[in-house]
Amino acid sequence: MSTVLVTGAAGLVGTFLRRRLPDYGWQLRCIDVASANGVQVADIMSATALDDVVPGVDAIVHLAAQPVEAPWPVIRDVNLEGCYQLFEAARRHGVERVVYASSNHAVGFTPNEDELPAATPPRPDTMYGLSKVFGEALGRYYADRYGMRVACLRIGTCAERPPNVRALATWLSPDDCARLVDVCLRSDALRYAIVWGVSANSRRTWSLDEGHALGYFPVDDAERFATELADATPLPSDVLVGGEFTTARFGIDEVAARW
Ligand code: 15L
Repeated sequence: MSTVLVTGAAGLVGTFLRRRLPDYGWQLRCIDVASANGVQVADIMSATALDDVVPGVDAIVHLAAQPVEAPWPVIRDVNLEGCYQLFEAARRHGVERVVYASSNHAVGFTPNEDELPAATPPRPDTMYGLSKVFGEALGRYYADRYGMRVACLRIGTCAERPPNVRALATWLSPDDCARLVDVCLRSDALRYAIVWGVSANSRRTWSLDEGHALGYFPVDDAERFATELADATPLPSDVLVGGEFTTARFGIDEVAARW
């Protein structure tokens, strides 16, 4: 059985995956800075800590990150330095495959359009989105220079259920999230890929072509939650991929003032 290291395993997406990936036959080694059942405490910013947990794993699912916008030092430390340390540890210990949790916010200022390709060029909407562009570029570098197989998942809204009207299009169900990570862990076709992390939503505008190429066929559709959100109105910012993150509230000064 192959062993997969999951970073950020105590977080929202990490918890979804911890509960599902073993059913696909993966043996998990889980780390996080926060403690949780079955999760070892380890900081991805520490090369020494990574040298303890990376040897012997066949692949890494890298989720650990500051997950929303924050002041630059926070983003820089966890999402840039941490991501670098993670890929470096993978290289040092001969790990051949990394599944990287990127985000739609890497391209947040892109207008939504039907069948928008996953590998649409970077247009980060926040420092957070910019850090995801960095992670995708790191992945490209390790794939090209060291032959690592790297999948970057531009995740939409991964949650038990869509929290707002935008998410009727951008939702990634926990089960589809596990399906997507599973195919990225086993696909022979994978060299380097950017894939949308999105379910089979009726209102989806993001293309599933890149996912299909790896064998990802989502089954959930956010539409079954639409009646619960019937009274909610779409926001003007929903015309852009990143939604609310593209608004003035997410400017550098505005975020610092709330921090
Ligand atoms: C993300 O990347 C965030 O981690 C999450 O909190 C949501 O904001 C999500 O994107 C989204 O766009 O809905």
